[in-house]
Amino acid sequence: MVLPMRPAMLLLSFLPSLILPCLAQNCLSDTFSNNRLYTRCSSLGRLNATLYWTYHPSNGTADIAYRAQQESSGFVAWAINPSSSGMIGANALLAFHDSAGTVTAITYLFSNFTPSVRDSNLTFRVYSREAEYSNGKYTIYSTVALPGNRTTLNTVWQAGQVSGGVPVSHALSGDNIRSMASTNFLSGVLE
Ligand SMILES: *[C@@H]1O[C@H](CO)[C@@H](O)[C@H](O)[C@H]1NC(C)=O
Ligand SMILES: *[C@@H]1O[C@H](CO)[C@@H](O)[C@H](O)[C@H]1NC(C)=O
Ligand SMILES: *[C@@H]1O[C@H](CO)[C@@H](O)[C@H](O)[C@H]1NC(C)=O
Ligand SMILES: CC(=O)N[C@H]1CO[C@H](CO)[C@@H](O)[C@@H]1O
Repeated sequence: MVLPMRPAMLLLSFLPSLILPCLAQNCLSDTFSNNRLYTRCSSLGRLNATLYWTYHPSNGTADIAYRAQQESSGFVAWAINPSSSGMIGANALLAFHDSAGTVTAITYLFSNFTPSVRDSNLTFRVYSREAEYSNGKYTIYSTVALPGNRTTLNTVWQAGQVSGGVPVSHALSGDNIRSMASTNFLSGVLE
């Protein structure tokens, strides 16, 4: 039996696209140190994380803020994976308290599953990175050149444990293995 397409059904099929911008509006009222402002944001749905950004088409850069709930003894990370998806190939920004107790932001490219995380270069340019911890949340601020000038990129984010002042591990189940999505930096939609 073929059902005629009625207006009510049409409306339903458009609901997801109507809902997403509303969610985006909620996070747009969040505030940042130094009066930083971002034109787009998206709740990432897992690991209590939200991504905020402003994309600059004139030079292919994005100003990014990644904010996620985490214990002060742990780390958070947000990454672009230009070549694949998931952890291997992830070009990450990580925030944690170092051994001196200072909040630090480093970059690290994950090339295997037993990494020795340390500050090192990514495959694309990072113009700035900074992190802070307040109200039980880390926020990482960074300006990056989106690799290949692409505006849709695989992204992955994480939260886990720190030992000896460096990120060492994260849970291997639940949301920790589902925290990835393709991010469209133009539309703001996670796919
Ligand atoms: C990129 O362009 C924007 C807007 O034109 C500008 O504000 C920003 O400073 C530029 N970023 C870099 C890293 O050149
Ligand atoms: C991205 O495109 C902009 C604008 O066309 C250009 O200025 C910039 O050099 C490009 N960046 C890269 C990494 O190719
Ligand atoms: C990172 O890149 C910069 C400039 O491209 C270079 O001077 C520096 O030596 C690199 N650092 C590492 C750890 O590879
Ligand atoms: C404190 C807090 O809000 N934690 C939430 C983080 O996200 C998980 C999964 O969505 C929730 O179950 C927690 O309540």
